[in-house]
Amino acid sequence: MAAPTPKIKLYTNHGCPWAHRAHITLAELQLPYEEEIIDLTTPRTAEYLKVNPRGLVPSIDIDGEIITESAVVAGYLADAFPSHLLPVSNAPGGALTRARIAFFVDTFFTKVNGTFFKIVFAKTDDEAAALVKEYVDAIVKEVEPLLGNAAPFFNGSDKLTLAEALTGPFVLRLLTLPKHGLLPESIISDLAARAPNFSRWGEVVAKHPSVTGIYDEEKIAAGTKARIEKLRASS
Ligand SMILES: N[C@@H](CCC(=O)N[C@@H](CS)C(=O)NCC(=O)O)C(=O)O
Repeated sequence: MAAPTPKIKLYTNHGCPWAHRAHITLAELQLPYEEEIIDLTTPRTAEYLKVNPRGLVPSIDIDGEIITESAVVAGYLADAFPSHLLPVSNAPGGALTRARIAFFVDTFFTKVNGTFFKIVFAKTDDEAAALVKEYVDAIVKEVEPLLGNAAPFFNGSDKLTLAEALTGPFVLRLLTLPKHGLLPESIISDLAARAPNFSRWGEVVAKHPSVTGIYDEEKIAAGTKARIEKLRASS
C-alpha cells in the first residue's frame, strides 16, 4: 500500500534563495504542498513567529511537525522520501554518496558563495572586478575538481541531487543576473574559460524546471536593483 501523502505547508518568499531550496526539493519529490507567502518587508506576525521564532523563511509544517532552516528542511524531505536526490545511508555506496554531497555543499557555501552577494553589492567597478576574481579563483580551486564526474548532475547522476537542490538557487542567480547588469558579464566568460566542469554543470542546473520553477528573473533583478539603490542612498 502506498504511503499516505503528507500534508505540507511551506512558508516561503519567492525572492529568497534559501526558501528556493525547499521549492526545488519539493518539486523533485513531486510532493503536493500549500504555500504561505511571508512578507519580508514588514515585521513578522506573532502567528509566524510561533512557526519560526527566528522569523526567517523557509519553514515547513509537515503533518503538524514544524521544520525550519533551509538545509534542514531540504535534508529532512530528502531523507523522509528517499529518491534520486539522496540515497539512504545503508544502501550500497549510500553513505559515501551522502558524504560527497555534504562535502560539495559545504565547500560551495564556505569557500565560494560568501563572495557572491559582495559582488552584487560592490560599490565600484574595481571592487566588483577584484571580487569576481576572488569568486572565480575559489570555484577553480575548490569546486571545479568536485565536478569532474558530473553527468550532467553531481557525482555522475542523471537527475538532480540534493547537491543541486541546495546550491541551485545561487547557481541560477549567478548565471542569470549578469544580463541585468547586476554582476559583471566577465564572470560567465571567466568561469567558462577556467572552470569548464562548473560551467557545464551550472548551465544544466540553471535550466532545470525544478530549479527555474518559482524563479521570476525580472522580479528578482528589479528587487535586487531596488535594494542596491536603497543601500547607496543610505551610505
Ligand atoms: N539560514 C537560513 C537563512 C534564511 C534567510 O536568511 N531567509 C531570509 C530571506 S532570504 C529571511 O527570512 N529574512 C527575514 C529577515 O531577516 O527578517 C536558512 O537557510 O533557512
